[in-house]
Amino acid sequence: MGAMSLAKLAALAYGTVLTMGLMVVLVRSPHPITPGYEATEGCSPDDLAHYCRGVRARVSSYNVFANHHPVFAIDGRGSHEPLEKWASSAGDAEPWIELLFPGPVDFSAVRLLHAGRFESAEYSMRSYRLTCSAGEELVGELAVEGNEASAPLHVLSCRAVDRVRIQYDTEPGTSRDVARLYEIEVVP
Ligand SMILES: [Ca+2]
Repeated sequence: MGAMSLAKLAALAYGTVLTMGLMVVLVRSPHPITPGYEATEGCSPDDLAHYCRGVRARVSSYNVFANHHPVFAIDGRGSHEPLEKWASSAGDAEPWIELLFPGPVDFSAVRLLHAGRFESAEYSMRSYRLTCSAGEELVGELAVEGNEASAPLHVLSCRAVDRVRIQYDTEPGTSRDVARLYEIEVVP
């Protein structure tokens, strides 16, 4: 066996190991979640969803390769920077994001900052369902159909809930084949 084919064999083995390692990582983390920070002083009183309140964001998936981590949806920044958004992974047919509050909260509305605000208008999701729950018990829900707004304020009144969830309907083969979200605010 010549030096050339040995190098090829080594490259092939290396690639196989990398691929298997990546598969293990993806399989072992089906529902990525943000860190649970200790609540701090000075958080905005107008947004109960900010991570500085100890809120965590859990998602069905995120685009690992482009670094569109869910923490960008609760960092309080409506940044123009395209990196700074949560985006579900391409293979996720039923993407969702869920906010986990450290304790029961009351709120009146949810404001979303879709990707259409800063990028193509076709990146704003049209169809999704907002729910609020106390543990596993569903407390309130709102079905959104035909949304065209890039930063809609959805009225949803919930009392003593510890989680909010957005379940998206993707539109395969279009710009809405993955969910893209710059920010979610929960309004008292
Ligand atoms: Ca953000």
